[in-house]
Amino acid sequence: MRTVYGVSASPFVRKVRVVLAEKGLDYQLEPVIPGPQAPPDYRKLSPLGKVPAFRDGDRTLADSSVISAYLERVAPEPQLYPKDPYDYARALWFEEYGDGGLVPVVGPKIFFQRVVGPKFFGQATDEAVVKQALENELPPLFDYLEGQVGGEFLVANRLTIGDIGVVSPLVNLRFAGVTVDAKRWPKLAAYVGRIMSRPSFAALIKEEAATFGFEQ
Ligand SMILES: N[C@@H](CCC(=O)N[C@@H](CS)C(=O)NCC(=O)O)C(=O)O
Repeated sequence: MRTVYGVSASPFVRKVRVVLAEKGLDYQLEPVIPGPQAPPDYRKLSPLGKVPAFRDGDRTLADSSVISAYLERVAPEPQLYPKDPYDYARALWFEEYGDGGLVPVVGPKIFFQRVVGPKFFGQATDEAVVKQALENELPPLFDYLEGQVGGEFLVANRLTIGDIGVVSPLVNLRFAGVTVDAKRWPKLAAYVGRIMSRPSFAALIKEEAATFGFEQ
């Protein structure tokens, strides 16, 4: 049995779970909160101590990008990494745009501030941090994506790891009560709505909202 280790509200854990769902692969989720609450031997699975980690029989892996690339080789259909070299690189670029561009703003500055801190750690929201992120940091990230959305998907007219990487952190944004403003970013808003409506994303959004009591 395959196992994903991590908290389901993590955009990186969600990325791997969407890949597994799109490929129709069975797995179990083993809840692990990174940091001091992780099991003592967790670094054997994830040497940097982060989630997700992954087990496939006696093989273990860490890092959502590594795990997703592994799953593509294990189950090549449906193909989430284009064969064409440039499309392949563009899909990886959008995955990185989500991981390295959207997550650092959406995760700690909006989702943590508005949801995780108050709900799980009794910490008040720092409204100045949220305001700065919403007004100054997120808009240029969305401006770029608005210019990149052409059709149904970002690359190669099919779902790729790029779409999954970009939309996963936007689920955290949605749980924080923020959606893409369709007046300002019409193409991006429609695109995000389409991707989140896919059964793979929709099932996780429903499950996570029920598990953690998040507003959908
Ligand atoms: N590059 C990693 C990033 C994973 C990551 O940063 N996960 C966060 C949770 S969303 C984490 O484990 N943070 C705890 C820590 O950095 O110690 C991946 O793609 O899996």
